[in-house]
Amino acid sequence: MRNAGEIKSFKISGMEIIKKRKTICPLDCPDSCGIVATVENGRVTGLAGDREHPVTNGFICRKMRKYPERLYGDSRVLFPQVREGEKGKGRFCRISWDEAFDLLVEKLDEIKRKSGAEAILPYSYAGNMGAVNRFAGYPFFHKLGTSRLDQTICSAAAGAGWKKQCGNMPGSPLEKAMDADLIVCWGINCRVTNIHFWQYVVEARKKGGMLLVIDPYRNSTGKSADIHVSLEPGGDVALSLGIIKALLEVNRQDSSFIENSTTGFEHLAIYLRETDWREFTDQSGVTREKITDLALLFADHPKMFLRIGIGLSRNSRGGMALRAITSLAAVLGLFGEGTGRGVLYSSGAFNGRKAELTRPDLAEKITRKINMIQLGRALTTLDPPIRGLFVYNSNPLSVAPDSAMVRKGLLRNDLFTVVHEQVMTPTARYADLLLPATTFLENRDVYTAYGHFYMGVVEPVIPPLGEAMSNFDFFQILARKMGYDDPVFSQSCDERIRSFLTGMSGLPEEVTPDQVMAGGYVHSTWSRKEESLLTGLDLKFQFSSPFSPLEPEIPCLQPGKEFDDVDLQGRFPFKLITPPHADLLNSTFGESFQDCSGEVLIHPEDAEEANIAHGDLVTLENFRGRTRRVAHLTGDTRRGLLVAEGIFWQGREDEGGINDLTSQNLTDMGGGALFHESRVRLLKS
Ligand SMILES: Nc1nc2c(c(=O)[nH]1)N[C@H]1C(S)=C(S)[C@@H](COP(=O)(O)OP(=O)(O)OC[C@H]3O[C@@H](n4cnc5c(=O)[nH]c(N)nc54)[C@H](O)[C@@H]3O)O[C@H]1N2
Ligand SMILES: Nc1nc2c(c(=O)[nH]1)N[C@H]1C(S)=C(S)[C@@H](COP(=O)(O)OP(=O)(O)OC[C@H]3O[C@@H](n4cnc5c(=O)[nH]c(N)nc54)[C@H](O)[C@@H]3O)O[C@H]1N2
Ligand code: SF4
Ligand SMILES: [Mo]
Repeated sequence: MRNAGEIKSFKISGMEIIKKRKTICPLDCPDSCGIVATVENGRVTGLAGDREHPVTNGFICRKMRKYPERLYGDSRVLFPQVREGEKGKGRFCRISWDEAFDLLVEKLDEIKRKSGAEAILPYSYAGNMGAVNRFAGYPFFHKLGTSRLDQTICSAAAGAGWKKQCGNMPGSPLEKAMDADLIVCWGINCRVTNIHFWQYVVEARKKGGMLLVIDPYRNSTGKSADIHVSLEPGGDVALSLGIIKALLEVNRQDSSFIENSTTGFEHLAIYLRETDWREFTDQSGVTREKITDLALLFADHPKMFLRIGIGLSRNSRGGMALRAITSLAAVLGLFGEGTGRGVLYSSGAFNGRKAELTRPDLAEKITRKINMIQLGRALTTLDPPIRGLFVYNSNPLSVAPDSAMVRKGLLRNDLFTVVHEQVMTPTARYADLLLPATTFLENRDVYTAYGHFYMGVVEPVIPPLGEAMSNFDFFQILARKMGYDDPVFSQSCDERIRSFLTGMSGLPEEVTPDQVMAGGYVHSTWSRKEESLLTGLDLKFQFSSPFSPLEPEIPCLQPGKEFDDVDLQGRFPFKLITPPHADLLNSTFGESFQDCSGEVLIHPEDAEEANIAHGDLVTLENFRGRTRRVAHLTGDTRRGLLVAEGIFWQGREDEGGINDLTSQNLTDMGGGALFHESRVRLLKS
């Protein structure tokens, strides 16, 4: 560890002062990069990767290299504002912070008095992954007694599936992949969403290793792979279990790992033996021959690194997909010891004292919980209704499913909407009270990572722009204005960070919270280089779990909720998935693409039948809504499968975005979203 604040400072031409300051990327990305910011005369002029960060290794993605444009761009919200005119028109009038706080306190008190505090819903997610600022509103909302938000939108299904089989096992460090003979990226487009994994793929390939990608379309990682296996979206349970079935047929399972480190394998083995091959091939869309080839390929490469993405979990069988794929990893013994072999879904590197950030103890009672995916329903049909919506760290009108219903809710005249934002997002346009938020460059915070094993605490690079306020400062002030005198609301940012770090799992014993707070990168003790992932844990991999009325005891085949709905199949012949775009981070950076609706990948034979040519503007629609995209004809997608990359911002008024097509239905486990399971039809616009 070394001090990571200001690293260089010098003058040129006698006048200009150039500083280099270290920070960490706050975005919801597994890479959590170490960043070096160049500050010239108090202005951030460049961001680059920190060479001293072992995973960042001196480079960052093109999105973040352009961040200064966002920081100083026209879309930035820099002052408190109140709505002028109709909701959703995006017209506001500037007010002072004092006036904003007065209005807020008055409105919150009024809603609480007339309807009870549960009529207020805080809505936040991961716009800022800094532990302090991400959870900054929690103590306040617990104290106020509002409804609670179930934060399920991203990894809830995958996390639940992993936990069911693996308990609290960490993932393997991604660096291990460089010694693998075979790297498998399954449901992850790592060249877009986990770009620092790629350097280890390159290393492994130099030594003769191979990359295999399993994905419904040939994404950018698939294009650079040695082998791309295309499957039906939602077909991962069938493919994973099919591979296990094939392994058992030729007796190529890792019997020693199964015997020593797992429980319940016999139940799964019997189920697989008794289930007909047809079911595996039909549901996966992969032939028996190919499944058997994959089984043999895996068995022949014991140095196999399995990178599991969240993509395969964003459908109605998403939790089961994690259960099945981790079972395959266990049958291959990938959780065991050895060079080059491993499994990474999420690192699980550090486990801080989250309750110190969220303070559930401040709540007088347990209040109702609202699944964030079902915001549309919550705003339009919930009884008793939501009267106050408080949005921060999120852009729900763009990212939550079934946007038309969210929009309908945001238009309600009896709803008071507060949005604390950095830029004028589609959601911000519907605010009654719009408040300016700082960016990570203006904040102090602590950042852990879910894709690697390093964390760090950083200083602000520049002071806040305009009248922007960090989430932490904002909620501390608001709480005191509401008359809350609990000590937590007078904590400094450092005190909050220290309480989170104290006793944190993963922090080496010899490292104190104060040392972490002085800067530098800390490496987690959970990083298992050569040892088994079970090392230090009193647990076994569970192929079969105790009976529960909610979930099957063993991983097993199930039909898809929307894809396999016979009625919908007739009316909406295409399957739609909506994975990330290289230039966006969910909807962040949308301000740079306001005139862009994005493309939809269509198989040329499907396009021909629909009389659609490359570059045509097309409409995608279903019973929830519609949106328009530009047709991109390519054999990279399967017949019958449309791929729409990126959550581009909706246009003005009631124009739909990609989430106008996705549903508020929930995954089989964890209450997650079905972003990659919508049925649609395709029309020339
Ligand atoms: N550039 C960029 N980077 C990002 C993001 C971004 O928006 N843009 N988002 C960030 C966030 S919040 C997250 S959670 C991660 C997510 O990143 P990932 O873990 O990569 O997950 P997804 O983005 O949902 O999808 C990844 C891949 O899964 C595929 N997929 C879809 N359905 C299925 C299926 O049923 N089976 C299989 N095998 N594959 C399927 C998609 O086609 C896609 O290629 O990325 C983060 N990084
Ligand atoms: N169709 C489809 N929809 C999806 C997905 C998909 O794959 N397909 N992916 C889903 C996934 S994985 C996720 S994680 C969610 C992400 O959903 P969100 O967490 O809402 O992600 P973003 O779209 O990045 O929006 C974050 C917003 O927070 C703001 N923000 C950033 N930092 C701060 C801060 O410090 N303070 C305040 N007040 N605001 C801040 C940003 O300006 C930005 O507008 O989207 C989901 N939606
Ligand atoms: S978005 Fe991801 S890759 Fe880009 S700088 Fe941030 S952490 Fe690194
Ligand atoms: Mo996510």
